[in-house]
Amino acid sequence: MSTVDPTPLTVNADRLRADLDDLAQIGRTESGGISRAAYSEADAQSRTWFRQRCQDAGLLVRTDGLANMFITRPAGPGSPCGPAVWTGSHLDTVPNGGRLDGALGALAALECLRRLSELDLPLVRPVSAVVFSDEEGTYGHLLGSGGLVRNYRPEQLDQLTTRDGRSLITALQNWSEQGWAVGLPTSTELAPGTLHAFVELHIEQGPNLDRTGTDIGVVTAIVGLGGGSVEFLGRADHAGTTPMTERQDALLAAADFLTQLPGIAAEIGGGAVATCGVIRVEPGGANVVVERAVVTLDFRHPDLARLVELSRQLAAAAEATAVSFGVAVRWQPAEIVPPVPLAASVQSVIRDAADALGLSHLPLPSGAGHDSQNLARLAPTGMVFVPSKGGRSHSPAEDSDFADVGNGANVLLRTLVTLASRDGA
Ligand code: HGY
Ligand code: MN
Ligand code: MN
Repeated sequence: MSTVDPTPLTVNADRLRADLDDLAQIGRTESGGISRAAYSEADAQSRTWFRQRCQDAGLLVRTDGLANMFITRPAGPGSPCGPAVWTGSHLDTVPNGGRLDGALGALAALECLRRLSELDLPLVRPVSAVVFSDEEGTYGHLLGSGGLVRNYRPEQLDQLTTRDGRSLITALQNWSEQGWAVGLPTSTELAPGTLHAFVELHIEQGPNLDRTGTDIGVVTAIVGLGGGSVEFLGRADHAGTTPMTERQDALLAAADFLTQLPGIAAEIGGGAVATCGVIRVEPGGANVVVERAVVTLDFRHPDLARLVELSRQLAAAAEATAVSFGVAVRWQPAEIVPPVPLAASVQSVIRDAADALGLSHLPLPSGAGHDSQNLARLAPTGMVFVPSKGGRSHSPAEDSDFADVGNGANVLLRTLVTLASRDGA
């Protein structure tokens, strides 16, 4: 057994910071945000960059049919085998999003694998990294990690498109030709026994750690996610000659429906949220009464039964609104991603790691969705949060002090080492 490296069990913070700065240049927008939509050119550039960083570190990279990326350390004599400890996150972003959402967890995972190779500790389980495809739901909420939990059926993937109608299947075919998606997108499910545990490092994307001056968040549970689109269908008419009382204005119906979202969420209570972030209208002439208005919804709740009830009430409100405005309506819900509690055993390891580093910590639920909520259905899963300045995220204002980023990466590294050691949870 090699002598243990005298340096403390910490990451190379300068190397991590340089990686974060480099990656933040890919998909940069004029307003200083990041746009790396799933399966876009910017997403491909970020993966090419990331794969090169992995290969520079002597790591092996492979992808599956959804282009999820799996990063492993080459096995040598005496390398541990069997159920592995995974860590990772995503490289895709929301439009004009921040530089840390997803990127922090993906790059910290890479940094931890580099450090494990340098420290050469006597671990009993393999430690691997993963970058999930389309976490932000350009085509479908948590699409890549969902495919590891269960295979998608072809007809499910066939109907997934971007909000402007571009098909997922076409994108995957292009990515398969570029060598990014290897194998069928309908056979990505992980084999039983692949995983011992999963841990994801992420920014909180909310205000709790920042407001309380706490270093580390130990995530207790992740909110359930619902979504989909509501299509209001009216009649295109002349904006000047059609009397106001004789119109079937689809946008007016959609607008009235959207003003009901806060009341419905408040009615459900218990942390219910409902948002519309995308509206499409047709035919799109300023002097034409709108024929078709499609609103894309995002709604969440920490409790599954209440999330289902929230979905039901939103559908009922859409129906009633359509009737009152004399238009038709089509409710097209996305598959619900269930809320999940995170493993108490992994939470305990994260707390111990934070204590060992002298860092304050706080248990808290996640109002943001994460790939971890899919992985939690495969193995004991935990999340480490670091503070977001002002609680801001999904915007160019997303930011964290680098000291907090380094703390989070060090907690992640220690957590991985514990989980990959003999008595690791
Ligand atoms: O929307 C979310 O909560 C996550 O950032 N995908
Ligand atoms: Mn996000
Ligand atoms: Mn994220």
